[in-house]
Amino acid sequence: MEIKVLHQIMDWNEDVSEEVRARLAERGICLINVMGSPGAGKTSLITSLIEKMKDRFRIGVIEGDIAGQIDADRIAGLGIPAVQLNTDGACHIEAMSIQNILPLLPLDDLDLIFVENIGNLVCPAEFRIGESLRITILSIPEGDDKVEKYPLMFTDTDCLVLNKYDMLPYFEFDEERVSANYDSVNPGAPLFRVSSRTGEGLDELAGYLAETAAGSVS
Ligand SMILES: Nc1nc2c(ncn2[C@@H]2O[C@H](COP(=O)(O)OP(=O)(O)O)[C@@H](O)[C@H]2O)c(=O)[nH]1
Ligand SMILES: [Mg+2]
Repeated sequence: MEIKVLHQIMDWNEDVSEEVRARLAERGICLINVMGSPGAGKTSLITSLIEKMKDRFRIGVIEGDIAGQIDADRIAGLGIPAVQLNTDGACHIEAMSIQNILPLLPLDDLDLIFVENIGNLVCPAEFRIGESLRITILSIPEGDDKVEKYPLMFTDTDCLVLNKYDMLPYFEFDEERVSANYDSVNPGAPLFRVSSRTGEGLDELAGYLAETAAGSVS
């Protein structure tokens, strides 16, 4: 008898993810799954986007980390509802964890929830968590070969953020290589060149997210 444990877990996760997405959509809430390596700039980008989008959207954040609550403290310091989800070793978040943690957020007062996924270019891409929108972040210092090495993370995303764009002059980073490879695995998907430090590209990204988020729950 063939035993398909992995497929069953994945299928089950997909079902819970769809349940979470639909439940949030009924309440007019869009969940955005932010993925990327440790240190790519996920928390910094979420912080910058909150500043850009908070006048139009009531925002909450779920911070995923293996341990600790440093990032949730950073977000809560902005006066934004934040919850820390510790996976205690697991390299990704699953939909069930989001389902369990959502009641800790003031859902009646939110339009948008950012989830910072675990820093990792592999596992998070395989598990949907109830999101209407996925952002993959690649930062310049990580190198220009990541789309070729970790294709799923760049295939299964709605947009790619090339972050730390201010660092471009200091690294041998071939932008054309990244954009060509990204286009080949995810044709037509948008790529944003962004610096959370200088603010470059943030208006374009926030505009895209606002439009897509509003469309995803209407
Ligand atoms: N130069 C530069 N540094 C950045 C940028 N975004 C984040 N950083 C820095 O990168 C480091 C990791 O950022 P963080 O947001 O904590 O990354 P995370 O681990 O993906 O959440 C911090 O020292 C940030 O100040 C950026 O756009 N440019
Ligand atoms: Mg972080």
